[in-house]
Amino acid sequence: MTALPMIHSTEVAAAKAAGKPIVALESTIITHGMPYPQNLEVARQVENDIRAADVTPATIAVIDGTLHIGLDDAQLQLLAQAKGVAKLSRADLAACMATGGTGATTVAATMIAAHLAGIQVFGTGGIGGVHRGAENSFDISADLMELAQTPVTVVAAGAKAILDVDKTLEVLETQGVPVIAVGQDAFPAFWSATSPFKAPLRMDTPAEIARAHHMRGQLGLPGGQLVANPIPLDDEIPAPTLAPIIAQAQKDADSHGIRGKAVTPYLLQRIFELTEGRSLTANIALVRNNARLAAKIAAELMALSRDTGN
Ligand code: PSU
Ligand code: MN
Repeated sequence: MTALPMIHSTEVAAAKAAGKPIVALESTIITHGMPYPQNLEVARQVENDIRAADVTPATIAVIDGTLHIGLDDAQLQLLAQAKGVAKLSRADLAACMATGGTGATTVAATMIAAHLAGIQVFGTGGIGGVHRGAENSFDISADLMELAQTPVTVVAAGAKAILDVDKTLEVLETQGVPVIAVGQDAFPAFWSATSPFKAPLRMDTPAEIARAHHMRGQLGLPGGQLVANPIPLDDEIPAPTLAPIIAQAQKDADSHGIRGKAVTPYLLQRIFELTEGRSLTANIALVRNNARLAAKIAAELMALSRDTGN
């Protein structure tokens, strides 16, 4: 049997050897979620936010068939500027690697890679979910099923208002995924700090979230947790401002026949245009906020594993 083509960056390998906490980061947000050059600036900033908490960042991507756990600056630049990079979810990861391809990992694929590398905490912007009109399109992100089966705690700013938030919460409940709002009762809606929906669970400290993750492991439960961290109030775009913009973007997606993997990137780009860039400013603020919380959870989890010996 040939070895799995997976390599750790020097920084991540050193952190693993020293038993230091690590936070995984996805790369689809770089290639499909934000325009160049902001995507590169944010990728670097988010890594530095994690380092500032004395935690090691591991941005994950497939480059020329190899699964990279941690990227160096040249690799970040390559992804940020590349055109036509594949978007890899659970369904695409093995095929991309087997054919020597290059691709960015979504939440689902990043969770798979993080778990393989022994990383338990992952910070991102928003997860995929149940799209509006899913009763006709059947468009439900593989991210939700991944949360049900892979034991990684994902810190996100809730579900984007381009999704059907109510149905997304229902699927997460069906799949047995703990959905934890941080410091408030409402489930946050990405660019907006609150939504009309109450989150099933609420926790106020990184230590509680780490203990819940640890307890799931002790119970032998397979999946992860969704930590829904509201965007800082200063950076939010109120839901009423966004509602007509989202409706317009959705209408444009439908009239252009956008389907499958292209839907989320199309909507994000269209909303960026329609808000004249304001959606991106908010997106950057919430990703950094999530990275900082993920770093704290990873540090708590490491302390907990040390104390309990597992
Ligand atoms: N939400 C964002 N930015 C993103 C994504 C979601 O605000 O870049 C990406 C993530 O990688 C997520 C993926 O896992 O989109 C979901 O895509 P889909 O809906 O096709 O499963
Ligand atoms: Mn989809």
